[in-house]
Amino acid sequence: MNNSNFLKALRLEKNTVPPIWFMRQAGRYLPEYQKIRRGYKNFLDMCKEPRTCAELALQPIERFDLDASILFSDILTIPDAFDLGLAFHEGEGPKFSNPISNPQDIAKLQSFEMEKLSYVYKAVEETKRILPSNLPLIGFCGSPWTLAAYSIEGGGSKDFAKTKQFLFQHPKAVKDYLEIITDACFQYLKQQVLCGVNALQIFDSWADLLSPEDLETYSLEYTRKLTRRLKEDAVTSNTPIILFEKAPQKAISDILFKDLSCISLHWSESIAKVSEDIKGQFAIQGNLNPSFLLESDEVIQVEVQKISNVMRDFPGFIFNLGHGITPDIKPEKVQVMIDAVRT
Ligand code: 1CP
Repeated sequence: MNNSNFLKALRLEKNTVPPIWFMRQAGRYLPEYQKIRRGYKNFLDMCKEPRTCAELALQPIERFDLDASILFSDILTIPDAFDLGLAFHEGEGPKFSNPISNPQDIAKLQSFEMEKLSYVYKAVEETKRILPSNLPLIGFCGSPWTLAAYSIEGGGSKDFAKTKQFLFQHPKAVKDYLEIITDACFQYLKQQVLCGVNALQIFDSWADLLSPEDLETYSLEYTRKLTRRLKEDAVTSNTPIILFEKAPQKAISDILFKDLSCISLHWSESIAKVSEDIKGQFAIQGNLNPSFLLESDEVIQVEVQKISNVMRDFPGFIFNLGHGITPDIKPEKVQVMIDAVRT
């Protein structure tokens, strides 16, 4: 396992061919996923079936022979465990029936009961059981900030206007909530490691909502607290941590800190610039724009080549997309991308 190209890259060791996995590799673009998905009305019910989760995590591995697997679950399981009432209705994104609407909602939150998410830990165990034994499994959570944004907004949104207003009106309550979420994320990730995950990824998918100062105050401060606790805990101290920051209003080199092993680079970043800035200190994962996978094979090959040229001698490079794959992408295009990386 430790000799896997993926874990080697996270230790900044060079690989002749970069390891490949991609964000949202299990999901709606795969017909074999759709087939299983049709059996569930609410996506969350599917996440509560450990065997199904394991099977879904395995699908892209079997189809594409990828170098890492990611737990099949969602970042919104934690807010759901605080009884915010998560559901994924037919053809819609996530919706909370009981979102955080005022500071009192935060003051009266029950403490986090880790066992409420036992279906996730079981999914980790089940996935480890059926994955090839040398294939690393990535566990994950949302960043405290991203989870707070969904909890306040009550679901996905283009501009998160409600969240921005709430933050302006109740900064102290938001910070209280972030503390609670940070603690929950720590317990949650620790349990995933105990059940067998080999690396962790934190998704700060709504980093781009924040100004540089607010990014520090509401997002990075809590992500750092979370990773510090992971590094201080005997169970999790050796588990490498990857951070995904979606288009932050701050340079990546000013965001990274020593408890991280790797940055998952959004497609809007210049991989040439970032790789120069952080070479020898952190691994890089990314950052092909998933939209290129809607283009011709030639375009895909050219874009992969551009990244490969820049990253050829970079110690610790993992090929990935610069954000999640979208449902409109054809699996054959993914194969074109993978072949281009490997040849
Ligand atoms: O209807 C369906 O079939 C559900 C689609 C779906 C899937 C396949 C959702 C709903 N979540 C997932 C799985 C998922 N989500 C995984 C595991 C699969 C894999 O990666 O192979 C992971 C790691 C996530 C993480 C996740 N969920 C993120 C962070 C990554 C990112 O894209 O920035 C976020 C923001 C979510 C929230 C979420 N869950 C689902 C949707 C449609 C969304 C986005 C909602 C929005 O803001 O619009």
